[in-house]
Order: sequence, then C-alpha cells, then structure tokens
Amino acid sequence: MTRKLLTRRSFLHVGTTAAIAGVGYAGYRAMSAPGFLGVLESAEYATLNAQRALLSGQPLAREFSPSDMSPVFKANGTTMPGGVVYQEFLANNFSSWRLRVDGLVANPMSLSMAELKRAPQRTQITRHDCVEGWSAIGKWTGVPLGHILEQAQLAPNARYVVFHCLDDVYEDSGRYYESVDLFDAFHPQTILAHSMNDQALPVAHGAPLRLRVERQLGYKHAKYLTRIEVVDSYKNVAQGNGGFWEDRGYEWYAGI
Ligand SMILES: Nc1nc2c(c(=O)[nH]1)N[C@H]1C(S)=C(S)[C@@H](COP(=O)(O)O)O[C@H]1N2
Ligand SMILES: [Mo]
Repeated sequence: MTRKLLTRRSFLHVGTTAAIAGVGYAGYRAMSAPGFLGVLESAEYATLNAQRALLSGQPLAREFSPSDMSPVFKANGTTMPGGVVYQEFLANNFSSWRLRVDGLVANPMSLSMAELKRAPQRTQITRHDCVEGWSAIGKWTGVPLGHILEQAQLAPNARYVVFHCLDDVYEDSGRYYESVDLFDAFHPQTILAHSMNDQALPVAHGAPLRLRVERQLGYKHAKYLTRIEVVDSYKNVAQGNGGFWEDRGYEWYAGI
C-alpha cells in the first residue's frame, strides 16, 4: 500500500504532470493546424500518439462481475440538491439541463443528455470507497471524459479539469466541486456517468450526470454536474485547494 502510494505519487508529481501537460498542447496544435488531415503524419501528431500510448498504459482500477454488485449502494453527501435551479431540472426530467464545457478549450460546448448519449459509451463495475468507512460495488455507464475533452480541444496551457456541481452540501457552504489532473482526466475508466446499475442515475447518486474517476476515493466522484472547466491552476476556484472537501482539509489526491 505504502509502496504503491509512493510510486504513484512520485510519478504523478514529478513525471506525469509535466509530461501530460503536453497532451493538451500537442492535441491542440494537431487539431487546430490548417488542414487537420495534413498533420496526421506530422511530428505533432506523432507526439500526441506517443502521449496517448503513455496514457493508455495507466493501470486500471479493478473491475468486477455482475454477481459482485452490492444489493444496496449507500448514497452519501448531498442526496437531494436544494434550490430552484435543480428543482426545475427535476420537474422537467432534466430536459432543460445542459453540461457546459469551457475554460481553456478551443471549442467550448453546451451538451444535452441526448448528445452525451450519442457519444461513445463505456460500462464498468467498480468498487467505490468512501473515506467515511464504507464501500460498495456498482455498475456505471457513461461517456469517457477524454472523448469530451478531445472534442473541446484543450488549450496549450490546460493542466486541470474542474467539475462544478449543482448542490450546496451545507446551507451557504458554496457549491460542491472537484478537480483532477490530466492523467486522471484521460484515464480510460474516467467517465461522465448517466446510468447506474442499468437504470438512469438516481437523484441520490447524482442525476442527471456524475463523474466516475475509478482510482480515486469517493469524494472525487462529483455528482450533479453542471459545468466542466479546464484550467491551468485550481488556485482561483473557491478556496483554492482543488475541491469542496479539500477546502475543508482533505488531500487533493489521497491515493488508493
Ligand atoms: N455534488 C456532490 N458530489 C459528491 C458528494 C456531494 O455531497 N455532492 N459527496 C461525495 C462523497 S464524499 C461520496 S462518498 C460520493 C457518494 O456517492 P453516492 O451518493 O453515489 O454513494 O459522492 C461524492 N460526490
Ligand atoms: Mo465519501
């Protein structure tokens, strides 16, 4: 455990952040170059592919079989966001809901649920570990975040992805939010999930859309998504520590 943690840490903080920061840059350059097809053979594209290979070599979180699924999956934190905005979405079955994707991207987007469902999908059965001392195994279906980020086209200086949510955990506490580095953002098991256990995501578990970032602890799996913001630093978001619970003392990356 300790060894794994140290290995991941040193990779994450020394090698990866620097190396992966280049993915946005290379991808951006390749895709925004005049005549995109013309750059397929170019050095930029080769660099992009090399970095993709590095990314796809990342270890996967363990996946389970249907018989392992927990009969009861606890809901934690917010289970029903207050406020008129969410209540209106709920009343119209999320038909007016959109996911905004903006910040350091060449192509900001506002995506409906139908558009998200038309994108490539991934299903995975994984174990969720909450720091409060419980775990549960569930099945999640959604769009790989990497696919959405590729469409948005990260700017050269993109380094982190911030997830803005629709709920206040406590009255007047400010909205829940989280963030990940590009290493986790492009990880193949990092998905924007609209379904849980083959059903539409229940309100208690983050309807209509939540993050699954499978190698991380429960609090990073932001529910009730409304906006994905690409930034070069998370210091200017809320209290500057990378997430709602990080602003209250949790580590940005606790490592499991
Ligand atoms: N928007 C939002 N996301 C959130 C939370 C929350 O309160 N609000 N709680 C976090 C915590 S601590 C955990 S353990 C998981 C719980 O997910 P679940 O309700 O599907 O079990 O959501 C995480 N994401
Ligand atoms: Mo949690």
